[in-house]
Amino acid sequence: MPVSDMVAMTLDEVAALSRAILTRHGLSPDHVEAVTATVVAGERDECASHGVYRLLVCVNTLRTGKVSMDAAPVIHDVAPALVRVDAGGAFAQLAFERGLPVLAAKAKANGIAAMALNRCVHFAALWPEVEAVVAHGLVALATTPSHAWVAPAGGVKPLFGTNPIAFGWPRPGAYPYVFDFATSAVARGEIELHRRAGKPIPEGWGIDADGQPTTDAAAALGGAMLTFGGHKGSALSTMVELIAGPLIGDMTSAESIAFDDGAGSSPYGGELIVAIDPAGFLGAQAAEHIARAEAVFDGITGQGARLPSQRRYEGRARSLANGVRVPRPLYDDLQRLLD
Ligand code: NDP
Ligand code: PYC
Repeated sequence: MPVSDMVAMTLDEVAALSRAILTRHGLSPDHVEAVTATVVAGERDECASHGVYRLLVCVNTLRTGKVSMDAAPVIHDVAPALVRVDAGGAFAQLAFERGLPVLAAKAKANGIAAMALNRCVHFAALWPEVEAVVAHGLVALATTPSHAWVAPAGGVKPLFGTNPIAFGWPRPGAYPYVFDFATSAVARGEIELHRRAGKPIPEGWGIDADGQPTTDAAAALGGAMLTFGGHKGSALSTMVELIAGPLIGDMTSAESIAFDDGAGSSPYGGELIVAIDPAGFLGAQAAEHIARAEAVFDGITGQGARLPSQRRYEGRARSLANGVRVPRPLYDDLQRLLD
């Protein structure tokens, strides 16, 4: 999009816009702050499908009445290494924020700990969460089902969610090693952005309602998305359904979309976050072994390949220095949410 079709904003302006929109639509102050933090982080890190665009998705969800505007998360200390946070039907961000210190303390006490977020509405990227866990010096894994939009490899009917998996590893003196990707070929938000821009999608992202390959974004959204890596992505997506669904007493993606019942809200269900303290296995030698892991990263970058999150960290540096640019049509749609 030409620069003239973009609106320049500072990150403070992005945060103020997010707060104004969410407040205008009835979200309570604690949730406004927690949601705004992830929306700003997404825009700052140049993750178009999970930045300010998500405010449209979020307001759509608020309008359906399928999300609590003000539920306070309730923390259940279920076992020495397990914590469960009941989000009470609200967005996941505040539940994560409130549970994180408990998870981190349990991981440090036990070497490994897990947190289940239950009954939460999820529309966000997972990397802000794994980065927050890694900031405690821990290794992190996070995953959540979504809505049944994705066909299993070899099938044609939506069954899985876009089911992201995110992983974080602490690095001395550097941003953490973080990857965060959908187990579908691409996040649904990316296909929605193609539809908004009237652009075709690459082959391999989706099939139409008749099960035929399509490059039409709307047809793929109305048909089924495809997993990445064929049967491998399909098996990983199945695992996400299991460990962040029934294993923590929460919904599968098929159950989430049935609960939505055509309202068009964001996915509803659970999320599993695992935190591992390197000192658990290694004690006083943890730093020495974590330093040794750097050779793996050097081996990747040393041959000209890039690390996941490198693009995002570079985007972060640009945005912190210069602010961000939002496509004019999206900016106008966001302004209309203030009417
Ligand atoms: P992408 O395919 O854009 O990227 C996924 C990951 O791969 C990122 O960590 C990215 O790093 C990295 N990566 C991309 N290209 C390369 C490369 N050439 N070399 C090395 N690493 C690379 O993401 P998706 O479309 O699959 O997902 C986007 C977001 O959507 C995720 O943040 C995910 O959490 C979110 N999502 C959330 C869902 C939910 O239910 N809450 C559901 C589905 C998705 P970089 O960012 O630096 O490019
Ligand atoms: O882009 O697939 C997606 C998505 C689902 C929930 C949040 N993001």
